Amino acid sequence: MTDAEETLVQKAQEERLEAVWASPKGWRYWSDVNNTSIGIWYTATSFAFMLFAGVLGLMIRVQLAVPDNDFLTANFYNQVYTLHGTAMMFLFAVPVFEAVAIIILPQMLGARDLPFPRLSAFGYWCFLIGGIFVCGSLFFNAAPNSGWFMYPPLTTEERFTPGYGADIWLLGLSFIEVASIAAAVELIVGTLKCRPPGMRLNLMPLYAWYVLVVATMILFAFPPLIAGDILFELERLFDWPFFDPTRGGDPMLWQHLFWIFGHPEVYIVFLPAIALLAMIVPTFAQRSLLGYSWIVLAAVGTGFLSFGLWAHHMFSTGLPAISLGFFSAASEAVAIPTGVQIFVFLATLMTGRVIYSIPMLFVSGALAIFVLGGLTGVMVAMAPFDWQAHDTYFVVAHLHYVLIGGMLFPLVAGAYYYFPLAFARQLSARLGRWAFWLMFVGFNTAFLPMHWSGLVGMPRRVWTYPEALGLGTANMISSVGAFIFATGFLVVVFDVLRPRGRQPYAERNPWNAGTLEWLAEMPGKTWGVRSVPIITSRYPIWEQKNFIADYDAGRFYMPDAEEMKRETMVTGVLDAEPIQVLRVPGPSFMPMIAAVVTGAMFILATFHYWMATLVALGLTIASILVWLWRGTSFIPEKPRKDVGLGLVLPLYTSGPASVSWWAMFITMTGDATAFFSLVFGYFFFFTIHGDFPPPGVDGPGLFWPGVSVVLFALAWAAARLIQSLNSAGRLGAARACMGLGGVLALGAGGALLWGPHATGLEPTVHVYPAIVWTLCIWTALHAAVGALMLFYCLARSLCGLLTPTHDIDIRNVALYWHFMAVMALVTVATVALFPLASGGS
Ligand code: HEM
Ligand SMILES: [Cu+2]
Repeated sequence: MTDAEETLVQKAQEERLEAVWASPKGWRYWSDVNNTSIGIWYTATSFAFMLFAGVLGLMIRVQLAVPDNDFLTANFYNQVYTLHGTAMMFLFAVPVFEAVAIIILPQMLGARDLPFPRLSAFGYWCFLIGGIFVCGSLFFNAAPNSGWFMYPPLTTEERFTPGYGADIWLLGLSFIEVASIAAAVELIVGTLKCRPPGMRLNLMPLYAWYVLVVATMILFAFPPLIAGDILFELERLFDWPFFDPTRGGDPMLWQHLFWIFGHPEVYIVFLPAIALLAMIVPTFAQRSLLGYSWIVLAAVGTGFLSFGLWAHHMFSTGLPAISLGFFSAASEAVAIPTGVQIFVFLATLMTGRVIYSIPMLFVSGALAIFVLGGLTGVMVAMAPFDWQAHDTYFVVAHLHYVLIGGMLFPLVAGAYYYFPLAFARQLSARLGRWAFWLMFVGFNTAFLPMHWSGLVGMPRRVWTYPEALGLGTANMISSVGAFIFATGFLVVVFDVLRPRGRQPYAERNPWNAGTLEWLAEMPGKTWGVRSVPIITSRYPIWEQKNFIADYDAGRFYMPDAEEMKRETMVTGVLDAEPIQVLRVPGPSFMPMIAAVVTGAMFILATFHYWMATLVALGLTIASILVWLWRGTSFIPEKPRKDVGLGLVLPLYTSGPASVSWWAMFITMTGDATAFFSLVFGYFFFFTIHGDFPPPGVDGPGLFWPGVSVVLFALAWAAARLIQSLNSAGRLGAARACMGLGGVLALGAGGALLWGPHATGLEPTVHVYPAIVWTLCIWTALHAAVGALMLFYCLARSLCGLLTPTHDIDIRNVALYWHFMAVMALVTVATVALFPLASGGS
């Protein structure tokens, strides 16, 4: 080919890519699912919730500025601080991480999109609806008002907390947690399976490592909270006494479940921010980050350790001394990996030629503030000190130093750094300096005095204080500081939002960075990457010869969209060897519709409209089925395609090679975590009671649970058998197994429920029957889902969408049934066998 011909070919390729990946126009724009659109909506929405919560923070400070103030009533104050904490944590800190990752992760991995764009869209719409619902309650004076951790009995007793506030918190947030988990699944599979060829795990950008760690943490941290929410709602709605000591319950169980989530949550918030630093620091030091493996180990270590610290939030509840010692020591230990990460950054900066810039300014502010917060963290990790400081403003100071230093400042640094990638323009350096100094000075003015006021007696979560306490001045200083801080942040907001029609586009790779995302052209293209590059280094733009030129000319893989389909490459988990060309679905309103009906279900349940809730449930199931049916496991028109450079890849894979198998596996891991949290509840009650089951109460007996286990085993066997029958082309037998397996599954679930019913277990009388019922219902519901999946396969098979060589659905359903089988065994062993073994009746 001559040069002229090559240019022509390239132009044609670019036009096709452009047409395939274009966002829909007009009102249909909102049906877009591409990660670039969803990521930006998601980020903007979480910042909007942040601003809302920030205004609430300022209202708190106005109220507390002078003693005996009556700007807010006591009840409204309670709603304001509860919603402030809740929105900051659940609607900003966690979602914004996922949002930013949805924008930049695919770019960083040289992928055109994440593997399940519609799942991201679904997550986004759930988040938007749930967030508006929870925040909106404030305008009806009906917001939750018992603090962001909702301790019972304050929150379970109608006489303390009348109204729907607690239900709004529980159901609204459960709904949002589902969205967070959906995004986590997407991000894990994206990181593991959508890397460019050659990018082995140890060549991944550090950001991707952090995404992997944090998304995995979400997968293990959120389910215990969801389990807790379920128990909580069962108590509030149906009077099942999980947290009521007069009937064998224990409020401490909620505290455990909440903080098993809540402590890792702190690191779920903090690690992604560190991940941004790990991308920014090398760029402005103009050298690779020192100690790559150290930082990976430290990130994994922090993630792991953070699950063993939760009880340090419960030091003042009268835990046994041995627990105090253990959790105190473990809490101090987590300072080590955290310190490693900080030192790696400092060492990198010291050995590089540092370029001063706005992102670096915010990075240094972040490090300074975060280290101070870490130091007070080491203080409150000592139980005797915590007994003094607990529930005072010392803790408020500590947590804001950690959260604002460890997450907000890095995030703003990241915003300045990545703004050109999202909007092709630079933010103003002059405004940036103003913003930084206002925020830095304002922050310390606001929160430094709180250490002192807390230690001398300013209690947390109290709507006002008497003049005689002598804390008027300190509080006034804090309030003034808060407004200075807010002004600084508004400068950033202004710079982001101001019209910049005439401002020229930023140049490409404006910071001279080395990582893949900076290949993006300015303005960016919706196709993400021009061609999927081959990676041999951690900083390919710096270290790989001719990289940008080859990339631009489409000389790597998949430079074209010959069949006018959205495609991205799937590679191996460890070594990123090419496996498949994945066709990802395009724009659709289905995810939005599914989110609306799912949201309706949660919201209607909050207000006890049971019939309407059931209708919404039906619609939810229907919309998900339609979505799956029309949007997943397409059979391609040809088995393979040429992706360039002499490589031919299949268009269809199933089992562990496919992305959907991994998604199922990861989802089921989260699901199993929620289940084991409920089982934990059972054994928690067992350990605090001398006799559990209590005397005179029968368990579900052996007969019906036994029947159920047998039926479950048969259904599981059927699910296993289907795969081999189908592959062997014995479609009739396979279909019979699908139908039969589904029926057996329904029977198994029914038998499991019949046990406690037959022995007359009454869940409102005591916590024992309540938890037995909960485990049985949970497992039976899963059996129903398992049955639905088998019937779904049957329908697909009958319609010719599932064939001997195209069996993704079967493989995924079989995987589900493995988890199902373990769950059924554990449930029956716990509710039926364990009472015998432990000597009960
Ligand atoms: C404008 C900036 C902010 C101000 C002025 C502010 C102010 C406050 C104050 C005064 C309290 C204590 C309320 C009380 O105990 O009565 C508080 C609590 C809290 N704040 Fe902030 N805050 C700000 C930003 C943030 C950010 C960025 C986060 C997290 C990312 C955050 C998370 C929390 C949490 C979790 C609580 C505890 C709520 C509870 O006790 O249930 N805040 N904030
Ligand atoms: Cu903690």
